[in-house]
Amino acid sequence: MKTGPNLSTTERSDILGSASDTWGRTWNTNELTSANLRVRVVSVASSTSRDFFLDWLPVRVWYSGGGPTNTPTSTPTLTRTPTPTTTACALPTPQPLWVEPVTSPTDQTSQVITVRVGYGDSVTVTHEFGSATVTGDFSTSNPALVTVPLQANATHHLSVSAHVRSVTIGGCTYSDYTLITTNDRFGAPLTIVQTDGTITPTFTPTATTLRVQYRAADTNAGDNQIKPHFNIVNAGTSPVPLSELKIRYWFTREGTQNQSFWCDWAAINGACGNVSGTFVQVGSGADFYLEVSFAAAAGSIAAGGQSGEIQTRFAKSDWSNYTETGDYSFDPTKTSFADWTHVTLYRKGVLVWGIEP
Ligand SMILES: [Ca+2]
Ligand SMILES: [Ca+2]
Repeated sequence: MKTGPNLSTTERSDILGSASDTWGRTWNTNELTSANLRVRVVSVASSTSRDFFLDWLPVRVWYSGGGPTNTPTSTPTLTRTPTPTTTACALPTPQPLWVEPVTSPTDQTSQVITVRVGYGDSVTVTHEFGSATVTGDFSTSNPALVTVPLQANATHHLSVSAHVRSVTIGGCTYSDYTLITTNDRFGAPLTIVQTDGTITPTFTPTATTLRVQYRAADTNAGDNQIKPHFNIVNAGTSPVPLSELKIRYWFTREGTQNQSFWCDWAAINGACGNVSGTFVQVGSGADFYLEVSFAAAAGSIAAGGQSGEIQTRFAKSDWSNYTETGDYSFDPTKTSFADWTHVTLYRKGVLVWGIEP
């Protein structure tokens, strides 16, 4: 093997060997035939990113005595065939995906998520209650700003996915992959706790097939009684025992008097004899709720059926007036039964309908 002088950007010719040079070995005639004689050219450049061009490579063989009957000839190849020193594209380096830390807890109804992604063209932020997507030409210095709406009084676990667009580097194309993270760029989980009950939440029943309908039997918001009527609808495919259900009606009491509950009429087994009401004092949004529950003898709501009317009423022991305007569950526009998410329903203690204040 011989190593020629270093190549440069100038075209030139080099001669390796000579008439007296045996290349360090002893030859026999069989090795000098057209079929067997081979020349190998190898790039030993220290750079793997350069191309070198070999125009032609004639081989001259000097010999003496009774050589082979065929005469080795040199056949120069005059096509410019580049000898690439690099033939395969390197593995792509994954682009960075950095999400700035989120604010939590927050009382905001939405939050802007700042996402930095190399060569990004689409960023989506998903949480339990929905998702938001932005498209554009994003980089680590030009972040995607994704505004995600937040659910009231809920914990949101964010997942951020970013799509990397087609990129050509050094003649190689890298493209079309998606990066996903659930952590910010410091490794903390992307979790937002929304803690403000004063915003108007939206309610999407998901796992429940039960719902409560409400009617304001008394629309006088300033008198001494509150008269909510209820109807529980079972849209499911199996009966639901009434004893597993509790209804909460949320209000403020005005004053400190004890309160009394009456059931005036109920369409269930045993009628009002199987209906109870208790008052529970609470902290925020409303300072009380009336909880309506049912005895085991009340039976079940059939699949696809409803409880029928449950007419309730309550008052303070001194018969002083309430102020119902602003009470969370009070809606004087509902004088006929209608679904009402401000009255909540629980099955075995688990909220299955409505939104607590
Ligand atoms: Ca009233
Ligand atoms: Ca009130």
